[in-house]
Amino acid sequence: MSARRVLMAGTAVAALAVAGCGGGDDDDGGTNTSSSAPAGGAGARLSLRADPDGELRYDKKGLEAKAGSVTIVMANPAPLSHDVSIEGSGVDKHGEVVGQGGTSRVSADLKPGTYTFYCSVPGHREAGMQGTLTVK
Ligand SMILES: [Cu+2]
Repeated sequence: MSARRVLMAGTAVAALAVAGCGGGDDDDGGTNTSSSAPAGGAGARLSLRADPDGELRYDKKGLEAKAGSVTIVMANPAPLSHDVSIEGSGVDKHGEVVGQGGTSRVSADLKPGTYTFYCSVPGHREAGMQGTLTVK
């Protein structure tokens, strides 16, 4: 029957395709996975911590980075929810709001200039939970 012949032909093609992929697939897979975390080593990674006693401030008032991909990683040991956001020169990026024990991250591609990092939880920035990010 012709239907069976088509089915068998299809199976053979599928088997070939799988065998053919095997060799080059590993490289592609690795590239795809790492592309979600931009440029291994090229981007700046700045660490920040929310005040552990629940004061509305970070442990730093200033951060500095080279131009390019910049990531701020904020640990939150406080019994309040916080995030870290970046604002300035047309950039407006928010990290995730996290509770006690969480980590908020925000990434942006930054040109040289002065930016503000702050907590976007209502009232926190106004209370002093912010600082200056200088990009050179
Ligand atoms: Cu906050």
